[in-house]
Amino acid sequence: MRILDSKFMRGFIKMADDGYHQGWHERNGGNLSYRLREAEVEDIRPRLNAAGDWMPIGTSVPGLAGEFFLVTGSGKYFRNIIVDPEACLAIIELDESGENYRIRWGLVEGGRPTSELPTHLMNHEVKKRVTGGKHRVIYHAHTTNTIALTFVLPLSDEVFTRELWEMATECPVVFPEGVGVIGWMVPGGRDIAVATSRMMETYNAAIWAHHGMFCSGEDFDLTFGLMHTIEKSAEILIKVLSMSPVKTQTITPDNFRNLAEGFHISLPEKFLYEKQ
Ligand code: 2HA
Ligand code: ZN
Repeated sequence: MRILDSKFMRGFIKMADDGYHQGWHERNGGNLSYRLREAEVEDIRPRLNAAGDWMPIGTSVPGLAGEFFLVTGSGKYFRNIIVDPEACLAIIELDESGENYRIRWGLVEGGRPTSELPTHLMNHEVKKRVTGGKHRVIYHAHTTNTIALTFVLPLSDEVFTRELWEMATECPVVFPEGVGVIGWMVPGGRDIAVATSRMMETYNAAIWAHHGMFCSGEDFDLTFGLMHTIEKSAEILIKVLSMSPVKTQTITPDNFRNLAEGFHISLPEKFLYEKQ
């Protein structure tokens, strides 16, 4: 099977382009990764490049030993992915220790996998474990409205989750587990990867203050849809706060409890606090 024709590749490229058109990927901002199924690896194996040198990941992900990932390239622009995926993307293989990777396809003009590879892979490792292998997509975007809120709201999981839930009835249905928030950190390294992957133990979305958001999901639609839903909710909140610092009415904690019952979801009580 031609690698560029495979379904996972087409889904990946469409998602990246959708994100660009949302305005979430200025310059080389953002990154995306997908953990291939074994059958997908077998389908493309004859067309992979000869194995090159092993390179250090910068962290250790033994839970992902031997797995293959499709990832965006460091410094590559999302707006170019659709026109030249072989220059912008890479398929990488991890070694048996989960400490090194090698490039097996793509980056034909040179380059390295995304600078956020440690966070992507540590998130994948956690999600593979806690979802029994279901989650395969990790997405990082520079979501304008969510970033803006990190200058105004307290950086707490409880406050962000509650305020985002209140902005659209669908929100607690789409992310009933809530969202995590991480104070400003240096991007691109192991420390932020450890902090983010800790959030991924419970949440499917982690907000990086003054930077952007990471989302995890089973497939491209669900992962993009989660990012899109949270970012739209943040946009509504900004419109509300721009009109008035106080809400005249809103969705109340008891409304949320009724919603949880009606939709058969569980909404943690820590998000349903009484406001002063
Ligand atoms: O430039 O978004 O976080 C890629 C990034 C780094
Ligand atoms: Zn970023």
